[in-house]
Amino acid sequence: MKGLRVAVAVLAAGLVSSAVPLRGQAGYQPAPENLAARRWFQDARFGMFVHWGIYSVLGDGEWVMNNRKIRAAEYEKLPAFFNPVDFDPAAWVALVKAAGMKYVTITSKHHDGFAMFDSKVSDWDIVDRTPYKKDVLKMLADECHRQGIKLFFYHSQLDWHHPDYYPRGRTGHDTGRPESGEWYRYLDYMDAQLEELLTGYGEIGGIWFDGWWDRPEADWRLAKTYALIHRLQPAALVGSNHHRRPNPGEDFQMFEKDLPGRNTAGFNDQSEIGDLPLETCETMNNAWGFNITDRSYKSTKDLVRYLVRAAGNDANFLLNVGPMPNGKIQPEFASRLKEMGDWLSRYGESIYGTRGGPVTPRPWGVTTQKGDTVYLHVLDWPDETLSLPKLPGKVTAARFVKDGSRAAFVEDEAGVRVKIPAAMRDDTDTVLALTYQSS
Ligand code: H79
Repeated sequence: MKGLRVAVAVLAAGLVSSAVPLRGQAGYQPAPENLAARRWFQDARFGMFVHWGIYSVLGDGEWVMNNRKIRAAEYEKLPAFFNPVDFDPAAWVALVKAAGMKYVTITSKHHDGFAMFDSKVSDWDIVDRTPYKKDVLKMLADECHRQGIKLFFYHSQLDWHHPDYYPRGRTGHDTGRPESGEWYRYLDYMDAQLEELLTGYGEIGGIWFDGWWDRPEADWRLAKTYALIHRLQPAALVGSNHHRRPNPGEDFQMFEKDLPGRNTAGFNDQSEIGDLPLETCETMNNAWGFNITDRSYKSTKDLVRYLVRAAGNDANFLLNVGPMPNGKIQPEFASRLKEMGDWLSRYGESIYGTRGGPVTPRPWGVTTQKGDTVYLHVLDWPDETLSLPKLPGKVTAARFVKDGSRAAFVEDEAGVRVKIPAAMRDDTDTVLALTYQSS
């Protein structure tokens, strides 16, 4: 009896929601078009992350409301200053293409709760509150569809503005909201906005959730939300940045600021690699949303190498830009993106359409694979001769992707040794293509 009461108390405390089967859409079977979309996603390998919101006006990142303890009533002054008259969706998508990216994931709503689209279930949105009055997501969606780029929406489950986001979690305590609210009414609101996004913007690549971690103990009703998305657009991929093994109903798994399985940034201590398509996201400096003083830009070389390491770990790379409040993407980002595109125009065959290669990531670099070609990405120098374990078949040819010239190799029972003359070494990435004959 006592045991039963304890069990009931545990249930009431909501602890049971951490049991995996109750999280997510139990029994989910992805539709055939969803499985095809997953393959498309893996083939794409490189996308643009866009953090854009009214916070860009303050030039201090997307967490400014929480970090500076801005109350909701004060934050409500911001939309009046957000007037991105220089926003040119055709220029954005042209930059995406010049960078060699295949998709865009943009914030439909970040933690500040502000909808960057024309929501009918709230007036806390760009059309109702800003002098710009236009639905930038619709403008971008139309342009993406015109230019053959897939569009995903980042949607924050955490909300620092909505009064029904209550009980509150780990963040958003200094907003001056009343200490009351109806949690399930908030979830209804979130579902209603998701329905708007999945019905009013054409074909959507997927929904990239974030903020679950603010209330890990809460009933997020994920089964209902995920089923809604899969019903409205069966090909749309659902992913959530919850830093855990994927839940049923999710279609891809993301890693924040780390390669799959790593935890250098501290967000992924509970991330376990599942068996879904993988994606890793990273910033160009240290900020997601526009930060006017953040000068810590990564070099193009480092960004290319991150893309390569992601591909070698069988993951996509979602590289972020935080556009400015005038609607432009700052030149420091644009120039790096174009240089990455230049690199990809030569080496794209070793990235697009590949999967993580047969040789797991090594101190010297990574491998990718497409059909019976294995690409060696030599990032850090071992020696003049690179030794590999045996590949899945007998190697018939080896060439340097840079100029197509032949590379000398020997193969025996121990594996393959490839000779890489100093003159062929590339500081960024020395790429070799090895073709084998399947046995
Ligand atoms: O959208 C970008 C960021 O705004 C968002 N995710 C990327 C893609 C992000 N939110 N939070 N973080 C990144 C850092 C998270 C910090 C956390 Fe914590 C550590 C969340 C939980 C533990 C600090 C302590 C914040 C809440 C509690």
